[in-house]
This record gives sequence, C-alpha cells and structure tokens, in this order.
Amino acid sequence: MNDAAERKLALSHLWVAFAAFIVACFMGEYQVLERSGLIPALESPTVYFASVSTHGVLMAFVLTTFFIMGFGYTIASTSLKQPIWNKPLAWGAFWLALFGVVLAAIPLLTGKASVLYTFYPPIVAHAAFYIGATLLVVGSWIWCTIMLVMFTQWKKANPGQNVPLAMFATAANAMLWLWASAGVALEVLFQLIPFSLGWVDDIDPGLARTLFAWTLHPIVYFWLIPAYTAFYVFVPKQAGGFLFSDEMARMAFIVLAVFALPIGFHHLYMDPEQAKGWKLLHGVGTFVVALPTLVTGFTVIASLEIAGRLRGGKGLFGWIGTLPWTNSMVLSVILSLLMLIFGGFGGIVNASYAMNAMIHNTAWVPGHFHLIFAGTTVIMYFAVAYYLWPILVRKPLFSKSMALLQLWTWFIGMSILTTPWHVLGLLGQPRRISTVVYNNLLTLSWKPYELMMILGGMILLGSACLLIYNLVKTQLSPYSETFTEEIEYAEPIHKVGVLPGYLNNLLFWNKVIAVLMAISFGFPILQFFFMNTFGSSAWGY
Ligand code: HAS
Ligand code: CU
Repeated sequence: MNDAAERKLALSHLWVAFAAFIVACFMGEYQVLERSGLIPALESPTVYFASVSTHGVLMAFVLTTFFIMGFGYTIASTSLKQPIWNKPLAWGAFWLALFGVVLAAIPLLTGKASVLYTFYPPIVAHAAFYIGATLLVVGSWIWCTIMLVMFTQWKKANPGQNVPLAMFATAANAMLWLWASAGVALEVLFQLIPFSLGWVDDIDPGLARTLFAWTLHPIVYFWLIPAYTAFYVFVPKQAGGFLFSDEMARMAFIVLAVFALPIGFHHLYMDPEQAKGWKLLHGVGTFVVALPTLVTGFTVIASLEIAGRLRGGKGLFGWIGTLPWTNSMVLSVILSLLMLIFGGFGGIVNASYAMNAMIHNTAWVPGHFHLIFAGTTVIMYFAVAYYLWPILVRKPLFSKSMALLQLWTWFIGMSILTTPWHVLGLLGQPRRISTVVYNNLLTLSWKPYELMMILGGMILLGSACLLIYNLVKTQLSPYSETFTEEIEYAEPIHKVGVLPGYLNNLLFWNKVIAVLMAISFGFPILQFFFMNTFGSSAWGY
C-alpha cells in the first residue's frame, strides 16, 4: 500500500476498533468480579447491566464493524491494485459510524440503555441508543457499497479473469451483511425507535425477536469471514507454503454467506412465537452452515501440512513441528483452530433442537460465543493487526516476542474463562444475571468455577494491554526509511483455470438467497400481520 491516504483510512478504522476493544476488556474484568459475588462492595445490578451492555456493544458491533471496514479497504486496494473508490464517501461513512457509536455510548454509560447487546424488547433503551446503532449500520452499508462497486469495476476492467480470492471473500461478506442487517434495521426502524420515543404504546416482542433472529446468525459470520479470509489468503504464505485449494475457499465463502441467512431460528428454539416445523427447518440449515467451517478446517490444515513438508517435516505428524510457530500469523491460526474445535462442538450442541433446552439461557451460551468469537475469531483480528500495522505505519513491529506472548496468553486466558462457563451452564447457572449469590446448595457448586473465570479474565486483560502497548509503540517508533514490506497473498498450489461464473460472481447467489429467505422467513414474519397479537408495554430505565 503505497498511498498514504489509503493507509490512513484503514488505520483510522483499525484504531477505533482496538480502542473499543480495550475499553470493553476492562469492563469484562469488572463483570467477572461483580458476578462472582466475592467482593460485596462491587455488587450493583445497575452498574453491572450498564457495563455488560456496553461491553457487548463495543465487542460485537464496534470492534467488529470497524475492523471489518479497515481490513476491507486494505484488501480492496492491495489485492485489486487499484485506489479506493470514492475516498470522501469512505471517510463520510467512517465519521457517520463513529458519531453513531458516540451517540449510543451516552445512554449506555449513563444506564439508560442497559438492554444488553441483543436489545430484546420489551426492555427498552433511550432512543439515542437505537439511533446511534442505526448510524453505525448505515456507515457499514456505505462500506459494503464501496466494496461491491470496486468488485464490479475490477470485473469490468478485467473480463474473463478471476477476482482475487481475498476480494471475493470481502465482497461476499459485504453481500452477506447487506442481507443480514435488513432484519434488525426493520426491527429498529419500525418497532424500537417509535416505541422508545413513545409514539406507540406497545411492542410485539415475538415479531421483534423474529426480525432480530434474521440478523443474529449471519452477523456472527460477518465477524468470522475476515478471520477465515486471513486463514486462506495470508496463512499459507506466512507458513512458507501454498493454499491447498482456491476453489474450495471460494465455495466455503459462498456457502457461509448463503446458508448463514435462512437459519436464525436456532436462537428461538425455546421461544413460543414460531411453530416447531419452522424451527426444525432452520435447524437443518444450521447443520449445513457448519460444513464450510469443516471445509475451511480441512483446507487450512492441508495448507499448513504443505508448508510443514516443504520445510522438511516427515511422517504423519512431523510437519507440525516444522511449522514456523514463532510467526504470529501461523501461531494464531493454530490457536484459533484449537479453539474452533471446542467452540464449534458447543455450537453443534446448541443447534441440536433437543439439547438446546439443556443449555439455552445458561452460562454455557456466553461460554460458546466467547470461545468461538472472542477466541477463534478475534485472535485472527490480532494476527491481522500484527501483520498490517507495520505495513500501514511503514515501521517494523515494536516487539515480535511480545506479540507471541500476547497470543499465547489470549489463548490460555480464553480457555480458562470459557471452560468454567460451559460447566456452570450445565450446573444450571443462568446467563444475563448480575449475581450468583443465591445462598443455596446448588450455587455452592458454582464457587470454584467463579474463581477460575476471574483468573481467566485477569489473564485476558493483561493480554489485551500487551496488544495495545505493542501497537502504540509501533506507531510511535521512529520512522524507518528502510521499511519496504508489503502485503503478500498466498498462491494456490495448483494454478486456477478460468472459474465458472458462480465461483467468480455474486449475482446468482443473491437470487438463491432471496428464494431461501422468502421460504424461511416469509410466513414466519407475515403471520404476525394475519393474527391478533397483544403487544407489551415498556420495561426500562
Ligand atoms: Fe454460535 C449462540 C450455533 C458458530 C457466535 N453463537 C451464539 C451466540 C453468539 C454466537 C454470539 O444453534 C449468542 C447469541 C445470543 O446472545 O443469544 N454457532 C452455532 C453453530 C455454529 C456456531 C452450529 N457462533 C458461531 C460462530 C460465532 C458464534 C462462528 C461467532 C463468530 N450458536 C449456535 C446456537 C446458538 C448460538 C444454536 C443459540 C444458543 C441459545 O440457545 O441461545 C457452527 O458454525 C460451528 C461449526 C464449527 C465446527 C467446528 C469444526 C472444527 C474445525 C477445527 C479443526 C481443527 C483441528 C485442529 C482438527 C463444527 C474445523 C488442528 C490443529 C493443528 C495443530 C493444526
Ligand atoms: Cu446463530
């Protein structure tokens, strides 16, 4: 990336992302301490719910959206080798989204939006929260438009050629997000904003939860796709080898994007507003969307094996030892995959209709998503940060060994934090509660796990501080005239021929999505308008 203006655009997004991240990490540590009930002076449901709502919003919406936008701009300009289309518009999106975050932060921090990151009604927040969140989403829509315009322009300028894999994945994610965010946009515009402003007296939580479910599953893949992009386009090269299959990677991104959408009812298995046949349909789709992850696991490990063998690894597992474990990208992918085994296993338990009853609304669920989101996904955000920062600031990374220590401690901390949550869930501990001190025999069995999670939280906070310290020091270090590193994309081991349109284009897949969405959400949403429903009045601050 030679253009300073483009580097500044990407870096500004990434800084907002990681600033949100570190603030949220401090809140997370407070929350484990408060929830454990071990320090009575800290007990305060009001502060706890304000904190956990802010923590969730910062991690799930601000870290992710800004990271994805910054990473997307970097990929678009370097893989397509063309300048960002309409930079003033890109900056406009940045400021709009940032303004939205500040607007939402005011009610969040003053306890007027303690609605958690899923903001399910009838609990209601101050209108500024919903309006701020809307502006963040509108900013991300502009980013999606820029990505899709650049994708289309490149295809026009290079007829018959394959779009670079990194850009194909980024464009698929932009398409996914435009479809995914429509559900929550309808909920916020037509239900939550009018309700929070007092224009209507009641709200239908069933409809709201259905619309949120439309967004809730694909949003997690919106967060995940950048991590998988790094798996496919950076890791093989960093490991010293080749990508096992470019076509398989494209197929995985398409299936992820298409099948993430029509399956959100696995979040509503225990809800009354949808009939069980619909839930079963979405349940089956949920198992389909696990497939591209299995394909990804296979392709990435095969790519690592190629690298390990090229580096002299012999025998069935000898190649693992020869991998460059001290390369932060390679170490991250190994740790990420290890967390994916257990996080994905938890996901399969959640998705199994009958077993969901056992874990729904228990501490198991935050255990699942901290492992697979904050673990598998976010560790790859760190890997990308360590890789991109030097290129964006044109200076070497301040400390490579500190980066490795940070990645290991994040992995260890996340394992120590989430294992007890899985166990606590099975021991019946609810999620979304501010205290666990119920003074009965059951909760006594929770105690050791509470201690463990505090330890995990402390390790994670230390690890997060190391990341930010390293990035700040890199940014502030003296300018290096000799720095020449550029982004290197992995090559596939077999040369890719001319790809069929469906592996090089998204138009066809939009049509497939439209049909699948009409089937899986059409009647379940329309039914609310055919029947007599009785809304709920507000619960709130
Ligand atoms: Fe999930 C709830 C089902 C993946 C995030 N999930 C959540 C929530 C979040 C979330 C945030 O069906 C909470 C929402 C809320 O607040 O209410 N999830 C799944 C399934 C998958 C899955 C089936 N989730 C994710 C990802 C997330 C995420 C990814 C974020 C990034 N999830 C659910 C369900 C619920 C849910 C229910 C609702 C629960 C409830 O009742 O509320 C799948 O996509 C997972 C597929 C993955 C696998 C793992 C394969 C393993 C591989 C690793 C291979 C590596 C090896 C090691 C062998 C099947 C590929 C190699 C080693 C070397 C050394 C080289
Ligand atoms: Cu889901």
